[in-house]
Amino acid sequence: MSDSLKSTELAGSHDLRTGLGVEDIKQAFLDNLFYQMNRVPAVATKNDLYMALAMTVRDRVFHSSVHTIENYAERKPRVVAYLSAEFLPGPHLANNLLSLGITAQTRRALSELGYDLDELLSQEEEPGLGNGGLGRVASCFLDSLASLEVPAVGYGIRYEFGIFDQVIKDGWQTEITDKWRRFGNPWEICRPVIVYDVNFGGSTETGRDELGRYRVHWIPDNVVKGVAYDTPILGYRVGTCNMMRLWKAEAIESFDFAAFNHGDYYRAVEDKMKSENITKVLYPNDEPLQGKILRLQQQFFFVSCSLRDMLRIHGLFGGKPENFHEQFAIQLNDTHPAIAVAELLRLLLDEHRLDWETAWYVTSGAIAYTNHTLLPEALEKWSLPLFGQLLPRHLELIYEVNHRFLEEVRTRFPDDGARVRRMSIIEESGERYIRMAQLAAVASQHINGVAELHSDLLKKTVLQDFTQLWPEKFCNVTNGVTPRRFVAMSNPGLANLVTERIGDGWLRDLTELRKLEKFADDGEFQREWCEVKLVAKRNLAKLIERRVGVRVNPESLFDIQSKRIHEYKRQHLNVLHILTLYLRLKRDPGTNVPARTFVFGGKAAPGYVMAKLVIKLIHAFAEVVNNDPVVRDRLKVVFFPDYNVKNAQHIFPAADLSEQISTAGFEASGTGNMKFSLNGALTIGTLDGANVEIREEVGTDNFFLFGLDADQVRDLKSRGYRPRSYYERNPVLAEALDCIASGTLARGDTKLFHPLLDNLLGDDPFLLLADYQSYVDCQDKVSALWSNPPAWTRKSILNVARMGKFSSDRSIRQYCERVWKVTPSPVNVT
Ligand code: F58
Repeated sequence: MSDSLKSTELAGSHDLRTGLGVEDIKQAFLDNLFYQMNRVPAVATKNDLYMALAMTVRDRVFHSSVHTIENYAERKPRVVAYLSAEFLPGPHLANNLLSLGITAQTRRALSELGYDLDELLSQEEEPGLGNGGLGRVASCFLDSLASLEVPAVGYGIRYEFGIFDQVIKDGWQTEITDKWRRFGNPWEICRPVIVYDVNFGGSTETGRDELGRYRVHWIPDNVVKGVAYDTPILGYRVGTCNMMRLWKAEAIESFDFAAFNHGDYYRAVEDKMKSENITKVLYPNDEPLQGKILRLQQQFFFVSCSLRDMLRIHGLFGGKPENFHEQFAIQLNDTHPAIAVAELLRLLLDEHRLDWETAWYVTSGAIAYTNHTLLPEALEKWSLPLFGQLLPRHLELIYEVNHRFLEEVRTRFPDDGARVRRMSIIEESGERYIRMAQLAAVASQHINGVAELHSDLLKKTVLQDFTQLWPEKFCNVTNGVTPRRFVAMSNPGLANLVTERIGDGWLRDLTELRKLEKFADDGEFQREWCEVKLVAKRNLAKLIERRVGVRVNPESLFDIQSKRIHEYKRQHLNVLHILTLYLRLKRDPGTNVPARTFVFGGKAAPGYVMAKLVIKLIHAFAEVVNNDPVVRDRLKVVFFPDYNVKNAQHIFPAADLSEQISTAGFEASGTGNMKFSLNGALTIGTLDGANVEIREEVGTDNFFLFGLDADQVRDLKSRGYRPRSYYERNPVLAEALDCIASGTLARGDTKLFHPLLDNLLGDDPFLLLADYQSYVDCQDKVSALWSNPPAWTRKSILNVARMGKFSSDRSIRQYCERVWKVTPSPVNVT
C-alpha cells in the first residue's frame, strides 16, 4: 500500500467503520460482535456486548485520531507534554459517545437490537491509575486540552494494579487488588515498536570524544524496556483526538539469551520478574515513601521513556535537540516526574552532545512545575545514597546543577548560609536527601499552585526563598473540572434542563451558565429543578440500598462528604456533628431536626491507621443511628464503599449539601467541591483551597461558611493550642466525645476509638475541637434554610449559574497563556 495514501482515502468512506447514523452503528456493532468477539447475539455475554460496542465507538474515535496525527505531522505545532504518575480517566465509553455526539443514536441502535445502553455502560471497569484529586485533575486537563484543540500528550504509567478496590468487612476497610484489565481493555493500543531501554544502577566513566570534549558514559547494571500503550482522548465535538501514552515495563529481549546461557534459569526468570515489577502497582498516597526504591524506579522509568519519545518525535518533525524547548512544553504534575530535570539534561549532554549551557537552557526552557500540596510529609525527598545507587549519573548532574544554583543564591544573598541550606537541592541535616520540589523549582520557568490561597501559601511557606529569588516564576492556575463528564454525562437530567433554557453553549463555555440566574426565582423552573434533583437522589438511594442494604429517604436532605479519608479533611468533624444531632434528638425527640441522609465515601491508604479508624467509626455510628427507633427516618448514615470515578458520577448529582470542611490552609484546592456545586449542591465549608474562590463566585449568601481561616489556624497553633480546653468549656462537645469514649458506638468496646479521642484531646493537629461549635452552628443554619424549599432551590440554581469559572477549560486556557505559550491546532475530520 502506498505511503502517500491519506487516512481519508484509506478509511474515510467506510460507513461501517465511521458512520454515525443508527443503521451504521447497528451494523458495526453486530460486525464487531461477530468478528472481534466471535459471538452471535444468542450466546453473547454482557461483556461481549460491551466490548463490541466499545470497539464500534473506538473505530469512530480512531478516525479522528489518525487525522489528528496527520495534522500535527504536517503543521508541527508546539505540543504540551503533561507528565503525571497518575491519571484517573473514569469509564471511556460514555465519554466518547458524548464527544462524538452519538449517544442518542447509539441508544436507539441498541434498543432496536434489544439491548439497553445503560446496562452495557455499567459493564465498563475504570482504569484506577491514580489516588484521587491529582490524578483526576490530570484527566480533566487531557479532556480540556483535546476539547480546546490544543496539541498534547499525557504521559504516565500503565500500572497493572491501580488503586485497590475497597471492600468493607464488619465496618473496616479491606483492600482487594484492582484487576481493571481482567476482561480486556478495548481503549488502549499497544505499540510494541515504540520502546525504550531504560538504565538503572551501575557507575559512570569519563573520557574524551573524537573532538577531545569531556564526556561521561553511564554503564548501568540493569536495563528495563518501556513499551508504549496509547489511549485516545477525543475532544468534545471537535476533530482533535490526542493521546494518553502510558508505559509498561518489560524485560529486555536479551533476557531470553541470558536465561539460556546462564545455566541459572530461575535467577534469570527472577530478573525478568523484577523488571516487570516496576509498573506492577500504584503506590497509595499517605504512605511514607522513605526507602521505597521501587517508587523512584517508577518515576524515572516513565520520565525517561517519555522524554526520549518526545525527542524522537521532535526529530521526526525535523527539529534539533537545541530547539527541543520550542517544540514541547513539559508540565510536571507535582514532583513525581521531577527527575525529568536531570534526565533531560543527561539526554541532551551525554546522548545528543550539547554543551552544558545549551543543555541547561533547553531543559529549563521546556519544564514547568505544578505544586499540589503543602503537607510537609508529602514533599518528596530521596535518600542520597539510595538515589546514587539507582541513578549515579543523575546524582552527578544534580550536584552540578546545585553547585551552579547555589552560586547564584550566594551572589544574590551574600553571607546568608541559612538561606543557602534551605534552598539547596540536597538536604544536609543528618542523613542526606535529594529534595524534589527544590529540583523542580530550580529548573522550571513557571511554578504554580492550584488555587489562589494555595499559591499564596506556597510563596509564603514551602517556596518562600524561591519567591524572593525569582518572583517572576510564580503564578496561580486555579483547578477546574470538565463539565462534559461531571454534568452532561453524570447528570443528564440537569444537563437537559439547562440546555432547554439556555442552549448547549455552556458545554464549551461554562460561563454561559450565568444565563440561568434569571430563572432563580421562577416557580416553574424551580419545580423542574427540584424534580431533576429528586430523580438523581432516587437513583442514588437505589444504589445505596443495593450496595449497603440501607433504605434512605430521597426526600431527606442528602448531606455528602466524598473524598480520600484523611485527618486534614476532617470526616470525623462531620461525625461529631451528626452525633450532636443524634444526642439532641435522643434528649428531646420533639426537637425540630429536618430529615437528613449523611453519605460518606472515600478510601484510606492501607497503612493509614487513623484514617481506617475513622471509617470504622462511621460504620459503628451508622449501625447505632440507623437502627434506633427514636431517630429512624430522621437521621440515616451511610458509607458508600469503593469511591471511584464511576461511583462519584452517581453521587455528585444527588447531593443537596457538599461537605468541604478541611482545616484552612491544608487542602490545596479540592475539585470535588467544584463538582458538587456544579450539580446544584450548596457547600458548607471552610476558607480553604478553592472554596475561597467558589464562595466569591457564588456569593457569600449562597455558601455556608464556618471555622478559622488559614491565618487564624496558624496563630492559634503558634499561641499554643489546647484542645482539651474546648472540651472542658463546651458541654455539648464533651457529651459527643464522651459518647464515643463510652463504647456506645462500639457494642460496648470502650477501647476501640481511644486512639482517635486521645489524638483529638491531646494534640488535635487539625483543629476539630476549635472549629466544632462554629460548624454545628452553621449546620443549624443549613437546616433552617432546608425548611424553606424555595429559598434553598434559589440558592442551588445560583450556585450552578455562577460556577462557570471552574471549568477545566478555563484552567487549560490559563496554562496555555501563562505557562505553555501554545495555541490550538484545529483538526478537520472529513
Ligand atoms: C490533591 N493532591 C490535593 N495528591 O490534595 C487537592 O487539594 C487538589 O485539588 C488536587 O491534588 C488537584 O490539584 C493529591 O491528590 C496525591 O494524591 C498524591 C499522590 C502521590 C503520593 C502523594 C499524594
